[in-house]
Amino acid sequence: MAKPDILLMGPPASTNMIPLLEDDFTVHRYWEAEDKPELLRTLAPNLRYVATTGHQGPDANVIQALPNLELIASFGVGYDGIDVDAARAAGIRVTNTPDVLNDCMAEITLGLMLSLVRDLPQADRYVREGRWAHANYPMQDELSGRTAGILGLGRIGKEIARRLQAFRMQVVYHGRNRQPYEPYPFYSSLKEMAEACDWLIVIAPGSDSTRHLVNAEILRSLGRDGWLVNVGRGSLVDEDALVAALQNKQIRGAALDVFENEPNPHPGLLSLENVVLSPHAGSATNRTRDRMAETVAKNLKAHLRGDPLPNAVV
Ligand code: A2R
Repeated sequence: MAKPDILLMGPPASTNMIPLLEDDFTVHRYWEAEDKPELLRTLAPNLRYVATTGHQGPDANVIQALPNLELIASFGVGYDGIDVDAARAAGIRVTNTPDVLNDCMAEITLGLMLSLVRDLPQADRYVREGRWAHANYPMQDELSGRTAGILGLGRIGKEIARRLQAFRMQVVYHGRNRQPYEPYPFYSSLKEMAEACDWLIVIAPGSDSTRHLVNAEILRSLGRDGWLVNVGRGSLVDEDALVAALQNKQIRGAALDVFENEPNPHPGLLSLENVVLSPHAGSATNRTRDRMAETVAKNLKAHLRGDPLPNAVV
């Protein structure tokens, strides 16, 4: 029996994604099609499945062009690049891959913090360039004893908090809701949390309601001794305001894995010494990316069997 079709929106972020899909489906590569509307027209009568990542779509136009679509299985926990409202309106289910990336995301967060507070990228260059022989590298700060405020104490935020405690930091958090069973102090006001903490760690989803939550006012509240880390989505931070705050030393530094315009971060960031930049690589380890691909496949297989979807967001 012929395998059902699946439309893969963009290049997969894991080498085992396509082999896993090919177990059950005939895979069509949307991003490689020269005439994309024609591909959609050809597939439309039978196409029931789309595989994607959180930033590859499909948008409302693609969703409307596929009247028999049943499931959009996305790779990644954030799904802000998929038009979930259009999917919901059309009765299409959407799944993501939560939890399997929590450890990996927490590790890169601590890695970025240590890199920033101890100048590790700059210190590495200092040694390579032979400057150590002329003078010792300047003194650094440390994480111990400092307060970290987490914007978004969700699945990933909680794993970050666990590791921050191992580094002897105090943890506080902000979200829309207090979480009564969490031991950390809650701030209903992001501004008040920014005033109270040394580190502001952003790990909330990208959405209309979170866009530019971290703006000039929040950065001023974080203050001259404050550090910003963004491992959530670039859209949460007003990058113009961030560059201005970094240039004017209104905050001490920033470590960023995500940007408003990927893969082209604000040019102002590239010339600053008080930043550490990472190419949206938070979940980019072999183990985690394999587990994310397996989770995409698990959701598709559940749908094929008529079982409940393990990771439905719509
Ligand atoms: O607001 P709450 O209490 O529902 O807490 C959620 C928080 N959050 C927000 N905080 C402030 N203002 C908002 N408008 C807002 N919207 C959501 O973000 C919750 O604590 C956290 C999200 O946690 P989870 O849904 O468990 O997501 P997970 O797996 O930790 O991933 C977070 C994000 C993804 O959406 C990707 O953008 C990125 O990390 O990889």
